[in-house]
Amino acid sequence: SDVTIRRALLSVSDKTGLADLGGKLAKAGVELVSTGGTARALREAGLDVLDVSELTGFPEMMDGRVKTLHPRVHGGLLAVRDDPEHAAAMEAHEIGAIDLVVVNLYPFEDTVMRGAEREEIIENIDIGGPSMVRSAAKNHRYVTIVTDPADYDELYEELAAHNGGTTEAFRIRMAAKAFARTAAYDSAIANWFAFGDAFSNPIGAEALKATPFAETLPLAFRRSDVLRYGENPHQNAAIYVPQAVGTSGIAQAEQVQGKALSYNNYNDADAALELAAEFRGGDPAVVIVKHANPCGVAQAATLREAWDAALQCDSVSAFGGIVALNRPLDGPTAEAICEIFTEVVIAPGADEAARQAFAAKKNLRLLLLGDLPDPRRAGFTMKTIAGGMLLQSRDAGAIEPADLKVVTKRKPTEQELKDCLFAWTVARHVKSNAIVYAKDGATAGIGAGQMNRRDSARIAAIKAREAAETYGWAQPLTVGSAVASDAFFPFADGLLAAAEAGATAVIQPGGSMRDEEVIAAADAAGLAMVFTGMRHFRH
Ligand code: 93A
Repeated sequence: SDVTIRRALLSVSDKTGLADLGGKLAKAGVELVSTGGTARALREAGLDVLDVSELTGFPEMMDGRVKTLHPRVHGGLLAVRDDPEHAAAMEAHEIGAIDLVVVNLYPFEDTVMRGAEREEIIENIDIGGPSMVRSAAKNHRYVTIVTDPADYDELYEELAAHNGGTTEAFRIRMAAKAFARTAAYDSAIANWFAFGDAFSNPIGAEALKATPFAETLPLAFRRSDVLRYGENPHQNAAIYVPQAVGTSGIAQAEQVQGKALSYNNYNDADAALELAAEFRGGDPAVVIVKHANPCGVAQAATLREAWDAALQCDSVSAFGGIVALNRPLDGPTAEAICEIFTEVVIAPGADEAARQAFAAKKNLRLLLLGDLPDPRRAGFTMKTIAGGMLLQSRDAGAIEPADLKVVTKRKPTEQELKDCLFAWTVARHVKSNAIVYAKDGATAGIGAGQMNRRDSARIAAIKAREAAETYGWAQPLTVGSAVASDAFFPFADGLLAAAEAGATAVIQPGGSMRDEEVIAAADAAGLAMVFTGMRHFRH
């Protein structure tokens, strides 16, 4: 049934629309009770307000930490009005009923997101606000709770239509919203306690290693967009970003042109961007990704040259691909990209000529993101399994050239070593089993996602031979290349397949039971081989 509003408690951090609200309530004869800052703002608007300290008989104390946490407030909110015992308690303790609560909370999420210091973040954990919200929402049979300035208009309509009262339907709807708000608020706080800035901050990496994962995972995510469909048209999908935790990656990129990104686009763009980020601060680099695997990667003196070199690795697969760059997109590169069908281009920026070249391609999406993310930043990757979820720290591990151990009689030449490191950088972004051939700063052949390593080595070589046919080269680019394997060769066969394709240098983690056999095969084939001691499975 309708409940007439006689007394309202207003306590808001976001003072949007407050004067208007106070004015309308006062005009309807509602008594206003308020906390410090809110009361001040209402008085400035010329309204009569009772300070909550007058109501409670206690001053607001401890820097405002204790202002509304008092039986005169919570009794007034929680009392079951037609229960005689409750009514007697109200009378005995001089507790007056509060019919409307308008509260919005200390801006905890915003404070975290703007990178405030720990102490300020802690101070922005609202205690009294959520308590009032929950008391009022629980007692929605009598009390109206409003937690969002966006709902003020609806409140006015409700009051106008119901003689200064609210309907039960409205109170229930607002109560549901109120509990959703306090749940999200507490989730954001729990997120921050569990992860802090570990999602994005490289400094968090060590702490992350040292800290066991939380036993209960709060992880609150906020939907940032609804996608047209999922991996397939009959699946629903949306994209979410973590709440009150800083992140940097594809989800933060700004789309400047083209139709909306699909689920698969996001997945592929993520893979492309993460690989392009490996070349952050390096020579111009181009990454072409198809179905979450790179199909061409190159680094050269100019972006345009890098594009040509990346494309020629596997121009068949590059059709309909996702392209990521480590430098702002320029006109010549944009024009070259336009020559083949491309779904998405991601870059740290784009100049005027590039934007003009793309303007005619209405469907081509251009995503810009300022700085590339730090490829070694801490963070998490999540994967759902039926009935549960797997969580791991992201693969931020890296090797320095000094970590490499030469295991063959022959040492790699300087160029071979360069190509080994380039191939290794790409291989960690290729689905396992990954075999990557590289020569002169460009991939020469990529074998991805096979169930055995030898097949990946062979498939990459076949693709390289096909590219040679396409371009009319005398021999495939794998001849004289370096080859990287994301995990050790369990047998010599994979290594021999690479040697057969013309690789002269090998980079791999080592650590197989048959390392000696593999090293002997490398020596017999005249290969130079280095061990990294670190593997990069990617499934
Ligand atoms: O510090 S609190 O957790 N303790 C309280 O007792 C309390 N009561 C209201 N925060 C409290 N509030 C919050 O103060 C409200 O949720 C609101 O966000 C804010 C309004 O303060 P002011 O009226 O002084 O601007």
